[in-house]
Amino acid sequence: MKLYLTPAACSLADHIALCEAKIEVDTVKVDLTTRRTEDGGDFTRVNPKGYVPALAFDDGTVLTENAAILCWVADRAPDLAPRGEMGRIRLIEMLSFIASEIHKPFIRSFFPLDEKDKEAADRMIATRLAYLEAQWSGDYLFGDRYSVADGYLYVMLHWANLTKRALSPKLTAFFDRVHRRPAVQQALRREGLVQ
Ligand SMILES: N[C@@H](CCC(=O)N[C@@H](CS)C(=O)NCC(=O)O)C(=O)O
Repeated sequence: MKLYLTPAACSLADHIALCEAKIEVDTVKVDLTTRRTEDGGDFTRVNPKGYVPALAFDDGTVLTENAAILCWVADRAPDLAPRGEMGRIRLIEMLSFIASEIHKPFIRSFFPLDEKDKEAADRMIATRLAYLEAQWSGDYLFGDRYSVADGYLYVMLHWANLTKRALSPKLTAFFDRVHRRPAVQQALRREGLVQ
């Protein structure tokens, strides 16, 4: 199995989840400007959408979209999902929220149409993070239990740090807590982001 990723991109969330689940995977780096893989291949032949992440199985099938890959991992490692009858649905709800309400505004803020567009995206990120913060208690998004959604939010906060956004003490504490997890360190090391 191969995970196509770009270091520090959203694919880091999938990489972290696979490390948390102890699912062995080879990683292939993708240059998003040329859409070439590190071994010179055409990435659009793997994922015609042209973006990371893509998880390629040994039988040739390919799974894309963070929410889908993270759900796939959580289905194989139920400890990485919230419990209960509604657990899986709550996980999908959270992954959808992060993907469309935080991740996408970040991309818009990185590549805005103009200054007003950037301001609007930044406002949206701040509002969505404030919402999350207000509704959650405990160490992780689903209380005391770490889930694949926490790794996704961690990547968003990593971007916030890289772009020097002020984070509240609660979000900073969450970031530090997730950052210390051995699987997170393992994924960061494998992407060359820490030593
Ligand atoms: N809808 C996709 C979006 C993935 C995405 O935004 N990937 C970015 C990196 S964080 C990318 O590869 N961008 C390059 C491009 O869109 O051309 C998902 O949630 O998986």
